[in-house]
Amino acid sequence: MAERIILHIDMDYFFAQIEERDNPRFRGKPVVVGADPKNGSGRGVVSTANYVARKYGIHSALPISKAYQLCPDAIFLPVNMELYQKVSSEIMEIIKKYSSQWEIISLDEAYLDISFSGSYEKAKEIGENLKKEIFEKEKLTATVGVGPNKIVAKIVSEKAKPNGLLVVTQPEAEKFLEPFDIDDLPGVGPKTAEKMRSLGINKIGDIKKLSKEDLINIFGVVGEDFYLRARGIDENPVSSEGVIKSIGRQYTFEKDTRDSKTLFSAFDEMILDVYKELFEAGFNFKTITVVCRFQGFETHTMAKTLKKPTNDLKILKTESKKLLLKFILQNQKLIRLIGVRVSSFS
Ligand code: TTP
Ligand code: MG
Repeated sequence: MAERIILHIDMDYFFAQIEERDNPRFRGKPVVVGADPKNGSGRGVVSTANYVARKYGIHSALPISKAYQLCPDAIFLPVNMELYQKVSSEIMEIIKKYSSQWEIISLDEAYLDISFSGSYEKAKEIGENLKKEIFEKEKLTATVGVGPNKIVAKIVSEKAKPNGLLVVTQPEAEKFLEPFDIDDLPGVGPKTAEKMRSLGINKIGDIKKLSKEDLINIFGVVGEDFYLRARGIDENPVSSEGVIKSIGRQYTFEKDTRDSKTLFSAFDEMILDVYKELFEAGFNFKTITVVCRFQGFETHTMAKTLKKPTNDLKILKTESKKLLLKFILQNQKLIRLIGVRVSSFS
């Protein structure tokens, strides 16, 4: 593959930054967006927190009760998804102008293939202009990472956060990656990370202690990806297809429960919401994933991949309920949260 230059852009503390922008009195104070903390007894999680709140140890996915413990005086705000989606689509319209090859990853994150720039200096200029235009139009800061591929560009932007811009070239990539935790390497999930740690692999650089054959023996086909990625090599293209990768909903119960009426009526509501969004997007899905969090935060997911893509509500209902039922039968613990997600769109 010819040498590429890839730009990764990620908005800084996205939901919280929008709230700060719209309420200047919040600036400089800890802001937490997420579930209602209910004076410490709230049961959902933190969506995100601004950098002031992060100094207290508050971060995405932390139980909101814990966030309240860490900083009871923080400004706690509910998730105003409609607003964030609107801002996101405005930002994506700006981003898409900078290259015909773009890939939207989430509400606040995208890749651009800017190989046409021809040099890292030009690429840096493009990144600066993009940041500037977003700030001028939306009054929001973003961080940009520029690298020879998606994996490197993403880790570069993580390093440059917040409101930063950093460039790492192909010859610099391998050394640059070495000190990062293995969790930072895309493709390494919690289970893989645990396995790697048990083998003494804690940093991305440690992966290089194992041969390609060892990695394949231990991790299967993805072992080869780990081998290459640890060396800063990744040939995944920036593809504008599959802009939305999944549609899902989850719900935390007021009280842990095993009451089937409570469980299934919440589940039915989520399925309908997912179906509505799927229908509006005009997608067919192939994979259904159900998540179940039990008392004590123990979380499991189960997925079913269909033989053929579909947008049939009946199939979605039947298959996802089968998965939920499996959870209920396999584990006797009380249930704290359930969720359903469809993916593998066509
Ligand atoms: P991120 O880009 O992961 O986080 P962020 O933009 O808040 O902060 P950073 O400066 O580190 O990029 O996620 C984007 C938004 O997605 C985030 O503002 C809120 C939402 N989100 C959740 O709701 N739950 C989560 O667990 C995560 C990680 C993000
Ligand atoms: Mg972000």
